[in-house]
Amino acid sequence: TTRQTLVMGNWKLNGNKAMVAKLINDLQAPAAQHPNVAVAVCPPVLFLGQAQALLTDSPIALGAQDADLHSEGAFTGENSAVMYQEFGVHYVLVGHSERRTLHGESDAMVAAKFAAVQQAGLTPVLCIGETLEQFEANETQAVVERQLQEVIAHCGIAAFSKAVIAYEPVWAIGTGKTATPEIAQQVHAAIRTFIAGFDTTVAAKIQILYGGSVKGASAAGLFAMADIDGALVGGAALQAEEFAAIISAG
Ligand code: G2H
Repeated sequence: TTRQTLVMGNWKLNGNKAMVAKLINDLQAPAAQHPNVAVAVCPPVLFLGQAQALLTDSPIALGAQDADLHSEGAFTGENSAVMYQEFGVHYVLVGHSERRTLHGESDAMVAAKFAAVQQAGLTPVLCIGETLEQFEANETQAVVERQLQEVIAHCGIAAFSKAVIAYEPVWAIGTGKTATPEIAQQVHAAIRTFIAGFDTTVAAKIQILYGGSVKGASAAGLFAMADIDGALVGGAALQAEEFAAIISAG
């Protein structure tokens, strides 16, 4: 495969200035030692300025965990992709399951956010995935296709030539249950086939990350799969050694 492995840390609502400084410092060497692997971290927005300064001349890219669908205006508490431009942000997660569940984000909202991120010249990381109930009812493929379809309908398939997809089965998020490489591969292949139904070139090129309790020990098995192009890492991204082990597996 010609797709570069991408290892992205989603720090969620964790950290303080001291932790940001130490974690980024501890990740510089592992990232530099694996130039074949693209590495990114998504700290809480409050720390983007600090992280940007620490990442000057670093191969580690900066990401944000969410963005409003508007660029500016009377939207109290929100942050926009246009604002992220000034902080050297490259990636923006959209539609993480915690946003969908805890903040009521619909597929339509996620699609609008995806468009807003791209309009600002940043790369959206579209998070999709099924709940345990849907998994057990064999609805995984239908769910991820519906989630993709909404964005394709709103933004067009060409938009996926500058985007990343993260498949995160909700039942594997923060639970310690990782999908087996075989289960994950099956879904990743289905996602790529679905995209190929619209555009084969886009499908061949797009990075599809796996997310859900990825650890140093489970990363290599996942990355060995044909359609798994990296990982979106939560809990393990807060520990430099664990995150470095995932980078090494790439
Ligand atoms: C899934 C993942 C990162 P964790 O949410 O987005 O978190 O690795 O803790 O399951």
